[in-house]
Amino acid sequence: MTVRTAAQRYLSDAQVSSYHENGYLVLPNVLTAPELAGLRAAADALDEERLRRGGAERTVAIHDVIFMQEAFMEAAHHPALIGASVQLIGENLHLIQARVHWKPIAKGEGAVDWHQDYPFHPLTNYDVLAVTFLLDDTSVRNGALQAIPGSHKRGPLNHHDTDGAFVGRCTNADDYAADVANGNLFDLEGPAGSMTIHHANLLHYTHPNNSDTPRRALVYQIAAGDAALLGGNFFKVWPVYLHGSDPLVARFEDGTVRRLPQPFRNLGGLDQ
Ligand SMILES: O=C(O)CCC(=O)C(=O)O
Repeated sequence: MTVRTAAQRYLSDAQVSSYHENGYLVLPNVLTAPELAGLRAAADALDEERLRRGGAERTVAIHDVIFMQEAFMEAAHHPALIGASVQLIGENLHLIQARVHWKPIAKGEGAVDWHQDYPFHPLTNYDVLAVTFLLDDTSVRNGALQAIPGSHKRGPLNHHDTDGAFVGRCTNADDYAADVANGNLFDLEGPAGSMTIHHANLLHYTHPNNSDTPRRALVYQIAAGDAALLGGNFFKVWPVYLHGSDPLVARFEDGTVRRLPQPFRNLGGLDQ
């Protein structure tokens, strides 16, 4: 799918530098009130499914939400998301995940262990980020994401156990223990309607919900068009380009570029 839009710059030069230095940005109040209301209603429409998946007790993520509710497809094309992503990873924006995370309103539940996103879907380069719209006021108390500033520069870390199985969390506590002990931490808090961005190699954790309010996050994982998948998670959104088009090349971190024969195609076999 090719989508050419005239992306407007959304970030200041200082914000772009801050992203490259720290690995994240928090942009308060990006959504208008009607946009936020539309997204909350779309999330509410999935609530039955969330509860069916055990969401009363634990954090639940529902994937491929752009195909379930039109508001989630529209938000994937939000000018703030497109403008900022083009500035950070280039013209060709490839959607690799679109999901809603719900923290349970269950005291102390819903924490997500320290991890990076990249090891879940390794690609040939690191121009990969997550753009998140906060659908509720988000603070440490109800489950905000906590990051280790600058940790994206460390490259992908080990998420495998001693048997070699991928376990979806950092298995070497030394990778984050000193930062936690020294307080090299930043909480991505913000009012509902804010947008956050984080690099796929940023080490992060999310707090449990210790409040009696929900905490919903709409997360779009976006890769540069020349970041080709090496393995791991693969979702129905894969053929969706948010901006630009598939350059049909794979660019590696060492600068090597290889031509690819044809795009991945979803022939309908990915329904869960
Ligand atoms: O709830 C969030 O903000 C994101 C959760 C998370 O850690 C992730 O999706 O990688």
